[in-house]
Amino acid sequence: MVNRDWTVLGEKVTSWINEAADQLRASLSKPLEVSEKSAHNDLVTNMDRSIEQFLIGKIRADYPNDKIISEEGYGDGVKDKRGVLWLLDPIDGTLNFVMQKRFFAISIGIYENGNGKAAFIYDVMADELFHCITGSGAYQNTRKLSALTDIAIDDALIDLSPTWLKPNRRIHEEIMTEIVRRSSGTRAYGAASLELAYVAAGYLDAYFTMRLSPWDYGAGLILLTEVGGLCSRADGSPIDILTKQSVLAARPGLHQYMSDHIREQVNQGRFIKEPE
Ligand code: 2AM
Ligand code: CA
Repeated sequence: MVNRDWTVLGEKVTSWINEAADQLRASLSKPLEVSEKSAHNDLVTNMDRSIEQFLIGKIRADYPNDKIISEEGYGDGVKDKRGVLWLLDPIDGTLNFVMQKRFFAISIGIYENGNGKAAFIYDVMADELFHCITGSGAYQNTRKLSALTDIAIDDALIDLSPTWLKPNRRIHEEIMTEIVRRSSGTRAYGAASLELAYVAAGYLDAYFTMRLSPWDYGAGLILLTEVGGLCSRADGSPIDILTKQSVLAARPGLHQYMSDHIREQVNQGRFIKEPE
């Protein structure tokens, strides 16, 4: 066990996030340097890099023995879950940041020996911080979030990208059809950390994707767990916080329904394929 005052850490992280968010908001009135990473819609900007360096500088100064996994590569080459591990995304929803100038977040999840300890997801333009220290309740700014209860699929609002409903290499395009057809409706916001926070806050009933990285879901997983939501891979198997994988996050009973459905579809011969 690491002897740490998580409340003090929470205050520090909140102040770093506020400072980073000021820089992000100010950057929107200046020209952005945008470049492509793996694909034309996989973007990185000068701000992704500079905010990551800013936050990592703060973490290293105050918590020099902690380890960091972050999107733009200024973190550590982490191979195991021992000690305190930060999963950090300086801008989650970079495409939204570039194209919409809204609906992007700073996402920070902190684990100790693999157990979620604290989570911070800040919607920069909405000035909305979803946060928790594990065991002390989850909050949207100062409002305490309620424990999640079950809901029938017919009454559920499901978040998933149209990517998973057309031919793609991760999931047979018809696996999710029945879930979409039966649900009350679907949404897709393009910033995974906020989508997970919305499930935790009860604004969405489920979120599904075939491809997320540790920095995308690290904080959301902790927040959702704190309010009794469930988060797994598509087939219901547990998330390994060190790897890229599918994510199914939902209210408890709905999670069972959706993972059962996906497993049944797989048993009938339709494929799902985890990221390698
Ligand atoms: P990002 O903006 O930090 O890259 C978009 O649907 C969501 O999925 C965003 O949270 C985005 O995070 C993430 N995402 C987009 N492409 C991804 C990829 N190739 N692997 C993992 N996560 C990705
Ligand atoms: Ca990012």
